Amino acid sequence: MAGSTRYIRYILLAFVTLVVIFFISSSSSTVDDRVKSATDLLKKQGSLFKGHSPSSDSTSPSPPKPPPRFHSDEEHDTSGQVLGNPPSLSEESPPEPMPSGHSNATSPNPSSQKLGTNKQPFTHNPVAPGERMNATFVTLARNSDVWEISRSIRQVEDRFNRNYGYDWVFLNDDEFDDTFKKVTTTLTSGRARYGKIGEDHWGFPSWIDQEKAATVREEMREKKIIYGDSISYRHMCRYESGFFFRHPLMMEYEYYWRVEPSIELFCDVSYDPFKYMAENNKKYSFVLSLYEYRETIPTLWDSVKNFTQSFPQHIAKDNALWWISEDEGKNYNNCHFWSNFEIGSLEWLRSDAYIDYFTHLDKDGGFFYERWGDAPVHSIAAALMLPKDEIHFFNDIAYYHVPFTHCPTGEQTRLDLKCHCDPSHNFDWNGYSCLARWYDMNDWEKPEGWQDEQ
Ligand SMILES: Nc1nc2c(ncn2[C@@H]2O[C@H](COP(=O)(O)OP(=O)(O)O)[C@@H](O)[C@H]2O)c(=O)[nH]1
Ligand SMILES: [Mg+2]
Repeated sequence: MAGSTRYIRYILLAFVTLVVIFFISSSSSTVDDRVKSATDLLKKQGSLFKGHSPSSDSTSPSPPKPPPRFHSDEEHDTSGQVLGNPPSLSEESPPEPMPSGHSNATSPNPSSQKLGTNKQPFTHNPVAPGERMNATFVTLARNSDVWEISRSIRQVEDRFNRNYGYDWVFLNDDEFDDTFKKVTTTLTSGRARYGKIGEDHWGFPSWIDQEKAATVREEMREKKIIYGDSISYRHMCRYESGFFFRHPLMMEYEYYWRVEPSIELFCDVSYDPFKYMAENNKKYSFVLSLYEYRETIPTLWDSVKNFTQSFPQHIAKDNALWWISEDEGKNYNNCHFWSNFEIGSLEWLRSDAYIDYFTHLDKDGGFFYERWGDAPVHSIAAALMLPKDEIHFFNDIAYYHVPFTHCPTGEQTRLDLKCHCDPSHNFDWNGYSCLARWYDMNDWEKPEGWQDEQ
């Protein structure tokens, strides 16, 4: 009995195993069949492999094509002639026509036919009409700034210069390396030019007492004054105050636009600011203004007052003294234009008035015995030696340099210029900004909504 039960158990086990094997093999082929038929269905509807040849039954995507390459003679074009000549694609065959009955690989966006009159079709680098000024962008930078300045260049090019192709001069107290040159040449639409600063323009002048300067740096380090112990920062401030506009490369131009690493431009610049400066007889301009850190310039105003006594002929008649002094010139109120953004006249900076001013300040040694910044140095010069209407506030150039933002007040301006700045970050009407004082000096009405941004 026990033996026959064992046989029955064996037979049952074998039967169950067969059933399981049959079930597994039949169910997998069903799934496969279903996938195949769904694929066929979609293929027939033309919605899964749009653009693929109907004979292709491979489900694996074809390998991506290499990106189009630019002709090498335009890769590092420095002639400034790139605009208007879109780089041609090398040896790239035109797209093959689709077999009749099949749509293109991408279908046109139906709403593109319905764009309103305020929309322009996108074209790459359309050349802005009109003449160009004799002007350049200028950047002082170290090789290590390459990626941060690249971000700035990209913004300036996207928002303005790709349509204008102005030159870009890069200056450095060291040789620019290949990476810096390669990357920045590629990003700029106009000529990119590289200049090394001579030792006579970057370094301690002979009359500076090195020990005294070192003691000051140590004291400022202890007081935790920003850049207080830095030698290179002082050379930089002195260079920007008195020399960049005299570099041999810069001598070729009349106007400059200073660009620093890591800035942002938030709105389209829809006209040529250089041309605006030239046509409206503007010599200096700003987007942000604020109060200087007093401890970096304790004796700057004394030096300025001595200068005005020695050179009264350089003081302009309708100047902006009111903006920088609340007691008719006895004291400086520390208001200054933030000079990491500047569009200005190089010829003004090279004028006798400015050179006399800088030379006077430089002799007093405050670039090294204190930590005079190029912002108050430029600003005081502009406020005293230019009629105030030769200084321009570019409200429509929206700008950021850590930590401040200029975002134009007024929603319509921001929409018209396709701005992407957050108006709540606008520094203009903040208590530490000197813009309201600039408006008051000029008797200008403040823009609608300014109180909400205080
Ligand atoms: N070549 C060179 N450029 C410098 C040096 N120090 C600062 N710069 C440049 O001078 C400008 C101002 O310096 P930055 O560090 O931005 O100063 P901040 O904006 O006052 O914090 C920037 O364009 C820097 O790239 C330096 O030692 N050598
Ligand atoms: Mg900076």
